[in-house]
Amino acid sequence: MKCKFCEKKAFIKLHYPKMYLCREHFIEYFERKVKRTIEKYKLLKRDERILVVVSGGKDSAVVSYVLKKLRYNIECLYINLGIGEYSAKSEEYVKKQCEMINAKLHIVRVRELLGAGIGELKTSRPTCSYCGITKRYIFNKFAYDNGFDVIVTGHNLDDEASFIFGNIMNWNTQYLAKQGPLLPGEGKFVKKVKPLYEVTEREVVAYALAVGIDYMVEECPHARGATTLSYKEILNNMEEKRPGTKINFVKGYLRKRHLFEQEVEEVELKECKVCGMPALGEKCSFCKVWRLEKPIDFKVRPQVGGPSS
Ligand code: Q46
Ligand code: ZN
Ligand code: ZN
Repeated sequence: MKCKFCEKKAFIKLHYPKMYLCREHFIEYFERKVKRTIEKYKLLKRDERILVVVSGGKDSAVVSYVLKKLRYNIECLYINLGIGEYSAKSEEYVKKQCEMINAKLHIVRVRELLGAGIGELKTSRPTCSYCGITKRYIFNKFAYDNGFDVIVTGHNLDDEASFIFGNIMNWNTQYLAKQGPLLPGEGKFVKKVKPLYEVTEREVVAYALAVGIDYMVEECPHARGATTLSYKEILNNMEEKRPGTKINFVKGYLRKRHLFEQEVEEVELKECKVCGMPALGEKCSFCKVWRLEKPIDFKVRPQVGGPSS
């Protein structure tokens, strides 16, 4: 088949909208879609200092590549979780990806910082639970300590659709009030945005292939994503029968999100007595899990909020 816009051979068949595109026109289409998402939801401003959380995987590699191409002022943060071979390998991927786009890369290594890697800590919490707490804390505090205005993550349409679907299936309605492409900053929480919100996983994979991004395919050995994967599979089956299912589901959710607001219990946040970051009790979950007695300072340059070097 030929590209819809030129004489070249098709690189991809898109299902929604249905069309064949050559490599060049697909790259253009994908970047325009990300640009439109950023404008439509007012995700980023030109003068903002942007921290992209990268993992070595396809989504964060693609989002940092596109933002750099769109000339946003980005720096990248990689958190090495200290999970054996998996972390060592993903750090290598991240380094190559950031070199390719000439983006400044910051690395925080959990084992060096906290004395143990993820999976080695003795705690009653499941590994993925304290891993999530650790990652979220580090990227937020890193951004806060270094004067970044916004944190970018690589979540794509499939991630969002399956998250919403899964939470509806389990009636976890309290999680459904505050999701979306933009989570506003509040106090010491830095604003978080998802520029890949409207592109599918398939499109992300195809884009990485089209522009030559090499990424880590192996999953973390602790991943127990079976349930999330089956939600993704169900949505993919529906998408095949009725193209547009995922995007319409997510857009519909954004229109109805306010219905879940009453499900949210208003909690008053205190300041963690160790690190001063927001906490539900005396200590924040991060300081509690890692039994910290002193705060960690992530500042990498003397003038917080100053121009990037
Ligand atoms: S939470 Fe769990 Fe992931 Fe952390 S321990 Fe691995 S699988 S990396 S998305
Ligand atoms: Zn073409
Ligand atoms: Zn704390």
